[in-house]
Amino acid sequence: MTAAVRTTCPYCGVGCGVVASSDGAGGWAISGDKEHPANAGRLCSKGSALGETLGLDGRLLHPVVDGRQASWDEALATVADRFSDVIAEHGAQAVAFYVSGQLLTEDYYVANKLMKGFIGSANIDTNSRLCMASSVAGHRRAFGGDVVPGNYEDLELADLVVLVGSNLAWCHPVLYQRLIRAKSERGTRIVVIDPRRTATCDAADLHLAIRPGSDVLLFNGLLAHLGRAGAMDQDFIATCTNGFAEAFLSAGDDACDMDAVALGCGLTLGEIQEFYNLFTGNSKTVTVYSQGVNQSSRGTDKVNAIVNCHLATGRIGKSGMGPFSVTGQPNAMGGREVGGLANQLAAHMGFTPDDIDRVGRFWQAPRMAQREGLKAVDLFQAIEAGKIKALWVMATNPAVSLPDADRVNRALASCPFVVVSDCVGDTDTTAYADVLLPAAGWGEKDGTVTNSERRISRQRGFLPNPGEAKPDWWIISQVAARMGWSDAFAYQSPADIFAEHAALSAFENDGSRAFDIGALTGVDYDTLPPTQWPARKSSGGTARLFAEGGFPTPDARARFVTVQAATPAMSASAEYPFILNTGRIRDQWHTMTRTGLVPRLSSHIAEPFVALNPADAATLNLTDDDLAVLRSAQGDATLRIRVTRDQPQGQLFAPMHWNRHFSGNGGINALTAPVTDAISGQPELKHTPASLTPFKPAWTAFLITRGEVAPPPSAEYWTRSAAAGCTVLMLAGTALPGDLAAWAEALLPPVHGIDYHDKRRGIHRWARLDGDRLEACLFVSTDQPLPSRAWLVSLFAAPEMDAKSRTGLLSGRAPADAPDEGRTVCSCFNIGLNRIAAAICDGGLTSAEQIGAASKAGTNCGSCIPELKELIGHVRCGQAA
Ligand SMILES: Nc1nc2c(c(=O)[nH]1)N[C@H]1C(S)=C(S)[C@@H](COP(=O)(O)OP(=O)(O)OC[C@H]3O[C@@H](n4cnc5c(=O)[nH]c(N)nc54)[C@H](O)[C@@H]3O)O[C@H]1N2
Ligand SMILES: Nc1nc2c(c(=O)[nH]1)N[C@H]1C(S)=C(S)[C@@H](COP(=O)(O)OP(=O)(O)OC[C@H]3O[C@@H](n4cnc5c(=O)[nH]c(N)nc54)[C@H](O)[C@@H]3O)O[C@H]1N2
Ligand code: SF4
Ligand SMILES: [Mo]
Repeated sequence: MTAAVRTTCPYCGVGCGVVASSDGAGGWAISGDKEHPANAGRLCSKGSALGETLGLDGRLLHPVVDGRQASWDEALATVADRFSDVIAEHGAQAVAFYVSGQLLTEDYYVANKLMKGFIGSANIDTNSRLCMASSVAGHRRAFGGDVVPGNYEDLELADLVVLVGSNLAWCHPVLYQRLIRAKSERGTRIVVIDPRRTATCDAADLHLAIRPGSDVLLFNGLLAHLGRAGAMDQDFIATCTNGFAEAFLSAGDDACDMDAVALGCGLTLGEIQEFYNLFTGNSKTVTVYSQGVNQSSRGTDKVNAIVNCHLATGRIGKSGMGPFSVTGQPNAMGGREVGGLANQLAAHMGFTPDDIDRVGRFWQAPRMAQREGLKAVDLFQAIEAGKIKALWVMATNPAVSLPDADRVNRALASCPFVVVSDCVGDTDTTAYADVLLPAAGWGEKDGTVTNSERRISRQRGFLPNPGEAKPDWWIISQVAARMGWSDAFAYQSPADIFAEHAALSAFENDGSRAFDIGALTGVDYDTLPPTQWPARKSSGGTARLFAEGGFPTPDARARFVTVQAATPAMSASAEYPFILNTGRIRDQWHTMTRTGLVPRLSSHIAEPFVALNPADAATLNLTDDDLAVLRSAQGDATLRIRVTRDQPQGQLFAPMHWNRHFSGNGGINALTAPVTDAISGQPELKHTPASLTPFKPAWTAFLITRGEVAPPPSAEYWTRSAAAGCTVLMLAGTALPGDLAAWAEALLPPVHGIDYHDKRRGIHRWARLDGDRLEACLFVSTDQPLPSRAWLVSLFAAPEMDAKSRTGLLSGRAPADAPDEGRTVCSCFNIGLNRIAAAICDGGLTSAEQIGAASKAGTNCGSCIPELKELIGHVRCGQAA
C-alpha cells in the first residue's frame, strides 16, 4: 500500500509544498506538491534531497541530564525546578529562552506564552533577530504593523523586479525560478543591487555592485529623482500617507544629485541613471530585499528608504507592485505572528499598557511581562555578565550563528544552567547543555508555518517520532505544567494551540491589528488549505494589502520615515584592510546539522572558503585553492582561497555555514562583530573589517574513509565532508609528522593495503582494502599539489571495486573509459563538472538548455543554470576542465 502526505519544506521561507509518498516498504519519496500555490510542484536542490535527511544518524533520541541518559520525567522536572529556583532567587529577568524561526507556529506560541505571560519576563528572543528584525522594525515604522503587502505572483506580474541584498537564485530558488520563467515570457527587467556578483546576477539586466552599506543613499537619491521626474502618485501620498514632505526634502539634501549618489555608492553616473529611469518608467515594480538590507547597522533605515519609494509612487498592494521582504526561515513569519521577538507581545501587539492588559486577560496570565526583553546579542552579553542564570535554546545553534561566536561560546560555557532542545545530538550548542531534550523533527511533527507571502500552510508528520523524541510544543507545555501552570498549558494537540492562537489574533481586534486569522478558529485543522492572512471572521484569505491605504496605524495612514545615509559602523583600517561580507551557498542550510550529512549537497562546495578579487590575491601572493588565515578584531578562521572577479577589490566573502563538526577553524562568526542596528537590534553580519594572511602548510593530505575518523592533532587545518559511502577529510599542517608510517596507520583501518612513496617528490599514498572493497585512501603531499580526489571518492559509492580501478588506485587517476565526474555542479542529478565539460565540447553546446538536453543537468530545480552558463564560456575543449 502507498500513502501520500502533503506537507511543506523545512528550509527556506518560500514555503514550498511537498508530498511525501510511502513505497509501502518503509521508504519515502519526496516530490513537489503541484497544488501548493508557492511552488506548483517545483523543488530546489535542498528540497529534493529531503528524503536523504530522514535517516537517524546523529539524531538525539533520549533526554540527557548532566551527560547521562535520563527519563522524560527527570529531564522535565530538572528544567522546571531549576527555572523555578532561579526565578525565586533572582527574579524572572534572570531566565531566558532563545528560540527560532524553525519552530512551528504552535511551538513558538507556547514558548512565548510561557515566558511572557507566566514567567513574567520578555527575555525570549529568536534567531529572527539575526534575520528579519530590521524588516519587522521597518514595516512597523512605515505601516504600523509587521506586514508584507504583496505576494509571489507579484514577481510574475511585475515589469521590473529590483533585488536588493538578495541572492534569490541560491537562497529562494523556487521563487527565483518563477521570476525567470516570467522573464522569459514577458521580458521582466531585473536589477540586482549587491556588492558582489552573485548567481542571481546571471539573469540581471543591470547589476549595481554598490559600495557596501550605501543602500540608503541610493534609495534617497531615487526618491529625489522620482520627484524631479514627476513620477509620484500625489493622490496616494495625500490620502494614504503622512510625513512625505520631510522625508522627501531630507532625501534631496542627502542625495543632492545623481553625481553625489554615484560617488557615494561607488557606481557610475550611467548606472545610476539607468536604474532610476527603469524605476521611473515601470509602475509595475517589485523591490525584493533580504539580508544585504537587514543585516546591517542601518538595516531599518535601508528598509524604510526602499518603502518610501514605493509609498511615493503608490506602488503597494497592487498586482505586480510592492516592497517585498523575503523571509529566510520556513517559519520566520509565524514567529513574528506569535510575538516571538523580545520587543513584541503576541498577535502583533506591543508593550503598550492596553496590549499588555488585553493579552493578559486573554491568557488569564498571572504575571504578564511589563516591558521588552533582551534582544539576541544583548541577551548573550547578559549571559556572559552573569545576569541570566538559566537559558533554554530551541531549534537554533547560536554557538555557530551569532556574531562574535567565540564570546558566545564562552557565555554558554559560563551560564549556570543551559537547556537545549534539538533533533541532533552533537551540535556546537548542545555541547554546553546541562539538559538535552530530543525534539521531533521535520516529517515527524505537526503544525503550521507561514511563508514570505503571509501564507499559512500545514506541516504534517508522516513518520513516527524516533526514540523518545517529542514535539517542541509538548516539551514546553510539560515544563509549564511542572512549573505550576497545568491548566493554561493543557494542550492535547497542535490543533488546540492553533485555535487559541487564531482566537487571540481576533480578540478585541477592530481591524487595528493587521494580523487577524479569526476565520481559522473553527476550521478543520487537518485539512486546512494554504491560506494568506489576514483571514478575518467575515472574509477568507487576503492576497494583497494597502492598495487603498487602510494601514494598521491610528489614522490608517502609512508613514514616510526620514532616513539619512550613513556609513557602516566599522571601516577598513591599516590592520584590517578588507571588508568581510558573509552569507549563504546554494546547497547548505545554515549550520549544516542536516544538509551537511547529505552527500549530494556536500559536493558542490565541499570546503569553507573566502572569495577575493584577483588583484587582491596577487598582492597577497595567493592563488586559487591556497589556504589563508582570515582575522578580525574578534577572532580568526582558516579557509580555502577562491579567486574570482565576482568579488570587488577590497571585499571578501565567506559562507556562514561551517560548524565544528565539519571544520577545524571554518566558523566565520568567530570574526563578525556584535555591532547592531540601533532600532532593530539586528547584527551587522555583512560588514566586518578583516585581514588575510597566507597559511603555507608544509604538507597537505586527504583521507577518504567509509566511517568517520577524527582529524589528527598534527593537522592545523582540517575540513570534513560527506560523500556517497564515505567521508572525506582534507588536512594540512606546518610540520610533517616524523614517523609518517605510524601516523598513517593510526588513521587507517587495520586491513590489507597498498602503499606508494616517492620521497624525492614528497608523495605518500596509502589504500586499504577488504577483499575487493575499498576501505580507505590517504594521500599526503609535501611539494606537489594533491591530485583530484573525485574519482577516488566515486569508488566508495560501490560496494566493490573492479580490477582496472584497482590498478589506478594509487595514481588517483580514473581509467580512460570511466571518466572522473569532477566536482558536482547539478546536485539534483549528481552531474559533475567534467561530464558537463565533455558534453559542451563534444556537442559544441552554447546554452544551458542544450546542456540540459544533452546531460539533464539543470533540468530539475534549475539552481545550477547560472553555473552552466558560466561553464560554456570557460571550458577549454581539448584539455581537462
Ligand atoms: N541555500 C540556502 N538558502 C537559504 C538559506 C541557507 O542557509 N542556504 N537560509 C535562508 C535564510 S534563514 C535566509 S535569512 C535567506 C537569506 O537570503 P539572502 O539574503 O539572499 O542571502 P545572503 O547570502 O545572506 O545575503 C544576500 C546578499 O547580500 C549581499 N550584501 C552584503 N552587503 C550588502 C550591502 O551593503 N548592500 C546590498 N544591497 N547587498 C549586500 C551579499 O553580497 C549577499 O549576496 O536565505 C534562506 N535560504
Ligand atoms: N555570519 C553570518 N551569520 C549568520 C547569518 C549570515 O548571513 N552571516 N545569517 C543569520 C540568519 S539570517 C539566520 S536565520 C541564522 C540561522 O542560524 P541557526 O538558527 O543557528 O541555524 P540552524 O543550523 O538552522 O539551526 C537550527 C537548529 O535547530 C535544529 N532543529 C531543526 N528542526 C528542529 C525542530 O523541529 N525542533 C528543534 N528543537 N530543533 C530543530 C537543527 O538541528 C539545528 O541544530 O544564522 C544567522 N547567522
Ligand atoms: S525553495 Fe527549496 S529550500 Fe526553499 S522551500 Fe522551496 S524546496 Fe525548500
Ligand atoms: Mo535567516
